[in-house]
Amino acid sequence: PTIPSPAPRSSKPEILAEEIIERLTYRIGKDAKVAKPHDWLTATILVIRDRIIDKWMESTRKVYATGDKRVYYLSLEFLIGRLMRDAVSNLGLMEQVRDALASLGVDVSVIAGLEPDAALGNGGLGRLAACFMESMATVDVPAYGYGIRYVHGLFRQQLADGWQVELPESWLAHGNPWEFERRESAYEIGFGGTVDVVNSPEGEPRYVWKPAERVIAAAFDTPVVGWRGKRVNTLRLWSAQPIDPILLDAFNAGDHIGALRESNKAESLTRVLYPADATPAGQELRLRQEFFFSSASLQDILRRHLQQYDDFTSLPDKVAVQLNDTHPAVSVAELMRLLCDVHGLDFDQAWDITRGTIGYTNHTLLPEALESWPIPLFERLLPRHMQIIYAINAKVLLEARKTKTFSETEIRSISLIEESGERRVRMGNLAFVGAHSINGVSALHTDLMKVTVFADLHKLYPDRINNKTNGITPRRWLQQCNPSLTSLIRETIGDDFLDDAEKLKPLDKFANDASFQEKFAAVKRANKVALSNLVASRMGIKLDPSAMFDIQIKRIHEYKRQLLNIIEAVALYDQIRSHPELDWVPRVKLFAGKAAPSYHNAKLIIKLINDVARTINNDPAVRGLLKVVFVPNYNVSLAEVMVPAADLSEQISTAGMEASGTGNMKFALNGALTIGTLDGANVEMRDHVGEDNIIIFGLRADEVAAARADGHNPRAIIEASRELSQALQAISSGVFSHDDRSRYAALIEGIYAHDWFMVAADFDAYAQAQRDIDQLWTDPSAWNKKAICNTARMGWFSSDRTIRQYAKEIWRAG
Ligand code: DL6
Repeated sequence: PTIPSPAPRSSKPEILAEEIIERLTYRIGKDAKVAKPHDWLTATILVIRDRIIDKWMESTRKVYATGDKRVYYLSLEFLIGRLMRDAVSNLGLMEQVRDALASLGVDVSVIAGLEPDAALGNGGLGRLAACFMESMATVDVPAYGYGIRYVHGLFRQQLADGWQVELPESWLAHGNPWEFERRESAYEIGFGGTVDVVNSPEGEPRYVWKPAERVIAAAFDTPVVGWRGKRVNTLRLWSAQPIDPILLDAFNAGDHIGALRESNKAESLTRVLYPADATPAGQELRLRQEFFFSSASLQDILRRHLQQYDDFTSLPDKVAVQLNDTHPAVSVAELMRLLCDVHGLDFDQAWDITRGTIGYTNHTLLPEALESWPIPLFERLLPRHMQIIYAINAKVLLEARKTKTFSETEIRSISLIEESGERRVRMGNLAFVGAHSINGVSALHTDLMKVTVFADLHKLYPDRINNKTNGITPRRWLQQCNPSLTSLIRETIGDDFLDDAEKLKPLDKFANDASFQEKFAAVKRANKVALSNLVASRMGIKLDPSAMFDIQIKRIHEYKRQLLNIIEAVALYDQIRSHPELDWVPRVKLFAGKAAPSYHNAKLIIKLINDVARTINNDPAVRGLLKVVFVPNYNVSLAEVMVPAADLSEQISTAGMEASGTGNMKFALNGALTIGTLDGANVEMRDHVGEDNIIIFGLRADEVAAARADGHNPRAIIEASRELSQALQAISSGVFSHDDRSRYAALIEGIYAHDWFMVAADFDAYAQAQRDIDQLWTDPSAWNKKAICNTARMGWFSSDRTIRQYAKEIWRAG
């Protein structure tokens, strides 16, 4: 029979309103008279979702019809935030939805604020994955994101007496109207057990893994709609379920708890996101999570491929698998296992297919963040994969030895197995050798990869490392979070930039235009008022929107140097008290970010910021000229309010340590000036916005490396800087912590003793740059000109550009 397609839906507000009432009544079972705001939210999302579905099916059908290559983005993290505004705005239905709801007496902004902020990620890497999903749909790349449907995303952060307290986050508490459970897409995932060797009919040994434990990976799909609704891709998140939901025999025998033990164990696999982003969690559960989602995704990919094409030789032509960091690196061994053991390919053929299919993105050079797993753990959990890894290693090392250009030390660094100390599997090396492309996320980071962590592998495979500088989606990070600036830009240069962020360039011509500067400044001020209202309502702190808003928001980490920022605030405080006669520029220093719960120093830095804030904010001698505020529970939604309100963006990591940064791009696009080091993507930002429009200070990456190698002497530097030594002395002696005067002694002693993060080394340059910025602030026209140039010149940092580069140069897709 010919099955008719559903009739196209009208998006007139009155039709939308009718449909919202229909969903409320028949899908949620609520009478409009008693519906709660959450019910309205769900009903509205269901109506929007239906408008996405037609496009979704069309996009899926098209790939089957054309045979286009599919891209699979494997990421343990997707920091997606709220989806409603994204979807509505990309479909071009903003006004219609607002009017429809208004006609029903519902305020769209109230219900939008109730949508949970899906935080299935820790920071930059997870947020990048979310921007990429939106850009892949926008630039028409057929793509699937694969990840884990954590029941509890990143923890909710509260402050108790200035200390971070972690509380569980339950984004699924009210259900998730965006997702579809796909019961037919479920796969068995094994752990542990033994490997049998049997002879194939041709006499070849065949390996059969007999796992001791098995769980089911069940798929939940969320549609991701691109700009102007062009294409809709799929984010497929896996949830772990038991094979037997309950052991009835045990239950009937009275063991009610034991009957559910297996079920609980299976479900716990995807219950919680690991709250670490720069230190491997190190727990067995983490490795289980990594294998679980890698295996489920690859089984799904191979099933789809086989259904459309009859064999696997075409896999590299039809499929690109991108590993987002090393978390899915076990995919290299799992793809080999599936191809060899399950589908009967020989090892060499499978190896060519695997390398032709997989690409790997590295997001950090921090040695502690490069994952490795103890061999005994790996062998116990994934015995067949361990064998495959040894076989790959033998092949790679033989290749290296054959060239006769590697010393034994170099061979050891190429090896997939760390042999010094505890033997471990190096996941970075596994991802590297199993991929045809290894990319860094900024030009500097890529260059450093070649001479540090992957120097020897790069020597063996010199064509594989390439750069793809990160980007951000301008839909969320300009149009949606800053509608007033978007309107102003549209009035001024037209709409072209909405489809191509590089078309923001013509705004440059208005940088000197006094009337445009005034309008630009008025938008900024309104955004600062909005942030001030948020701070007042959440924290009871009153901010002056005419002060400079100086903002540092990101994970709390020593290399990101929130400590440098707060020490400088202490020094400034001291100056303001000592020189009341001077004309100090009023500043509000805002911080937000979460610390990994096990990261002692990061949590101490949060406490220090809060201790300093309490003292400064309550000191009448400061006369409100300086305020310090730590806004709790940083997440995507909070960033969407803070980013448009910033005058100054703090991007002050120790040079050579921040792979790229993406917050830096969001701020500059929204017209903040950056104070930053020549680190990560700051380097390329300087090239794009021009060195007059960014404030660069401090040691460069090569100087940091040299200082570390030559024995840096922080004590001498501190003693030579009166401002710095006084600030450190004040913190260390308990001026800000009367209740526990030695609280910060060890933290500060670290700066005197080794200063690994170059806080002392960069302090004077940083403080001087801040005073230069004060000076600039006193000339609003000069300031606004620079701010406008930032917005005009940041279009290149759109993730559409990044994705086009991945598609052309790595995936050969789209
Ligand atoms: O590439 C996205 C993002 C970069 O912008 C940050 O500079 C980098 O720190 C971050 N890396 C991670 C992984 N950390 N670990 N492991 O989040 O990636």
